[in-house]
Amino acid sequence: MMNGKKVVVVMPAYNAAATLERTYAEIPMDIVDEIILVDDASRDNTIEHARRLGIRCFLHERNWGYGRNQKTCYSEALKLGADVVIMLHPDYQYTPKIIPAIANLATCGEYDVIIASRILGGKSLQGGMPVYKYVSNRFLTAAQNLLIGAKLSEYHTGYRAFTRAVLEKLPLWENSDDFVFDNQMLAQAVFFGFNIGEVSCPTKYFDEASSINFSRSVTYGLGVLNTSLRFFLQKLGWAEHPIFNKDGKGLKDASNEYYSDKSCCAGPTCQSDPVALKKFSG
Ligand SMILES: Nc1nc2c(ncn2[C@@H]2O[C@H](COP(=O)(O)OP(=O)(O)O)[C@@H](O)[C@H]2O)c(=O)[nH]1
Ligand SMILES: [Mg+2]
Repeated sequence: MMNGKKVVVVMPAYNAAATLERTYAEIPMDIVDEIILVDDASRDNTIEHARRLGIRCFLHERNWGYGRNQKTCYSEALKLGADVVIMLHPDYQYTPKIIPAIANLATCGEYDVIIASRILGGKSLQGGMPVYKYVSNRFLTAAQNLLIGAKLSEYHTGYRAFTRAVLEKLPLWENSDDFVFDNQMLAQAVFFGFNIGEVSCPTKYFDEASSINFSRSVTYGLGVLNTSLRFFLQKLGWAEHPIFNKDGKGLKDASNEYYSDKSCCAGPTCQSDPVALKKFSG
């Protein structure tokens, strides 16, 4: 709890067996009320590690992608009664040590969305961010700030927090199941008038922390430009896109047929609630 609010950490996982325990061990449990891990059909034994650690977890029936993974994470966090949800990658790329700062901003009532920025502080290259990623980050951020009229230091960090109101209001089910989900979500937050705050966050790049190669980065970059352009056109009233439609599909309208906690449930909270176990339906 922080400021009387329930804080839930969600971890969208894919092949995170080597780094999960290290990440988990640094989560400040005096602040964080619940942790959820969603395994996107990893090829390693991420799920066994999560079970061993007693983390409440859910398993996708197949590899749906990073965006779909977050849809599952946020739906389950809302079901647990989260007031604030912090997304933490289980690849140990973003330090859990700054969760108190993020949680404080997210629960103080002034902000709806918090991003942990690797650009603030100016040490991302020293932290090992590849030069092409740094240059694209700066270019895409400048273009996006211009097109959507916000002033953020970056849109590409995977470390964010959202209040319950944001997760209930945004039409997140309209978003991509792939990496551009992150960018669409921030653009939606700006579009629907939510306040975004930033904290600085150290940059860490090492083998297990990054699997996105050059070609996937290009796809992502084009997706970012497309999102920003659609935002711009929609504000002018020249186009309509479902991700910016206030009546678009949100998390509460989402299906949960594609995942299960059948083989995952562990830890004190799950054990006290065995009827909550779902089965794969298909
Ligand atoms: N759900 C899902 N997550 C993925 C997939 N590929 C990567 N990820 C996760 O997406 C996040 C970002 O990917 P990563 O390779 O670390 O990218 P980078 O750190 O931005 O270079 C990490 O938490 C990965 O575990 C995938 O196919 N499905
Ligand atoms: Mg990473």
